[in-house]
Amino acid sequence: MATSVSEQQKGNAVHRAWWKESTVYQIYPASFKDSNDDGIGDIPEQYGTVEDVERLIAGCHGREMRLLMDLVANHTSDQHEWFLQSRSSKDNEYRNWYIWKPPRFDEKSDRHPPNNWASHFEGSAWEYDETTGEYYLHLYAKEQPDLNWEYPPVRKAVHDIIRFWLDKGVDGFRMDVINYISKDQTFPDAPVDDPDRIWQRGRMYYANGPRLHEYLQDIGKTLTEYDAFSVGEMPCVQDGEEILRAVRQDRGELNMIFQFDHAVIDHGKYHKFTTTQWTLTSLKQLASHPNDTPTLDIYREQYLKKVRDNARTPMQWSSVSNADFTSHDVDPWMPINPNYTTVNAEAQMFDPSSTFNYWSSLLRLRKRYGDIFVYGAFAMVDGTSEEIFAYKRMFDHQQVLVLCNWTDKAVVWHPARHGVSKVKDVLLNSYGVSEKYRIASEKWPLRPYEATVLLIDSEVSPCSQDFYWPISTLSVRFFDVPILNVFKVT
Ligand SMILES: [Ca+2]
Repeated sequence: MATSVSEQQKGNAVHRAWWKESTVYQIYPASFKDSNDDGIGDIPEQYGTVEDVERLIAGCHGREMRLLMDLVANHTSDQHEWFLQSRSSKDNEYRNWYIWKPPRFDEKSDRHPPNNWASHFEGSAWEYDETTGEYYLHLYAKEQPDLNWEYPPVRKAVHDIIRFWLDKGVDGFRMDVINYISKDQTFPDAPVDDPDRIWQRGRMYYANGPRLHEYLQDIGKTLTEYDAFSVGEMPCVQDGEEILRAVRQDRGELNMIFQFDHAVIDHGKYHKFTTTQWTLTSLKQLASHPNDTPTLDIYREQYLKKVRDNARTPMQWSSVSNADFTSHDVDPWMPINPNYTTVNAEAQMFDPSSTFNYWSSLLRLRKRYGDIFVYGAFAMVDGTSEEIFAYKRMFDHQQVLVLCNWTDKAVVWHPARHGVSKVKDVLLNSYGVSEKYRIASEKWPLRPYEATVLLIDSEVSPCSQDFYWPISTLSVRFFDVPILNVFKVT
């Protein structure tokens, strides 16, 4: 039997935080806006000087915005002073800052890397370095050697970097592949899951390594001291318990994580080049029980490439030449998508039915009803329907119903069968706000792909067949899926 919402909320005290109520806007600086006509966005590839960042922080704070920075702590550049020192000799004081191992030799005395791990990019994860006759580990490009987090000075150096930026006023970090920082120190060979390949996927030995949570708690202490936010990129971890350990409030590690499963759920046999058909109920299962997600991490690289290819072209501000990214006589550093004449920020702002304006209305709703949409519990409604995607969000005595017709046909929905008897207000509708739901009726006709958000009567007790989660368990990951789905059907 379903417990009442208030009982659940009592057992899961609401933890309010500025970052839960915020809206995140991510930019790619090189493509955002070029105002000095050098063809590249105003924080160039080198990311400017510390003074530039101080101006950026002050400029954001002056506009009641916050600034999050990218923190890459799993590896450094091979041009970094630490690595230049490290590779120079075996007894250099920075030698242990990276992961160096002697070669393996076969019976013919041929030299091989220390194990069979594949890099996420290409070939072996180990690169031989002539100077000292050893290999260093690079889970990504060979120009990105992995730091040795086992060595205390490395952890101290990363903590110092975090504190340096927090002292400058940065409000938090997006942490690059943060779940790879602890490796199994025996560096075993990975099981052979593709006999045609020399190099195998070794992520079970580093994607959620033995000391990961210890390291994250150390970072978390500093972040808590500054009330700073953290979102960790955490690919290749399917165990929901491990994800919970990384983000649960009482653990003091990270605030949120990114995963990639949802980005590839439409991939078919040939990855992103083909699609998979999902039934609506199987998608609901996915949203409800994310841990059942099939192991899809192998497509992560393709996903990243896909996103980068499409998202890093210069920002299209308006239909004037060069899309107003830079002056008309300047060569932008990267070609501008020729569709800028019709697809641009200005056109979006003036079109009331644009994606921009629809998102704005969703964000306004989220701010106005923050208790419900940020902190409220979640309940799937009509979970067995292949046509309707519906759920409630609940906080104290307030309830909201999000109702979406997932088909290209008109569909009739019966509110009373799902415990909905009275609509107090229509908060949003993808066809423009409609009053029809206020009419006491046994049947609601929904237009093709119609999505609506309704404030409903809270006296109705939840249906027993619907299931409930307190927000604290759901916020682990993926919680914006229903909102994305609302967006998707417009
Ligand atoms: Ca510039």
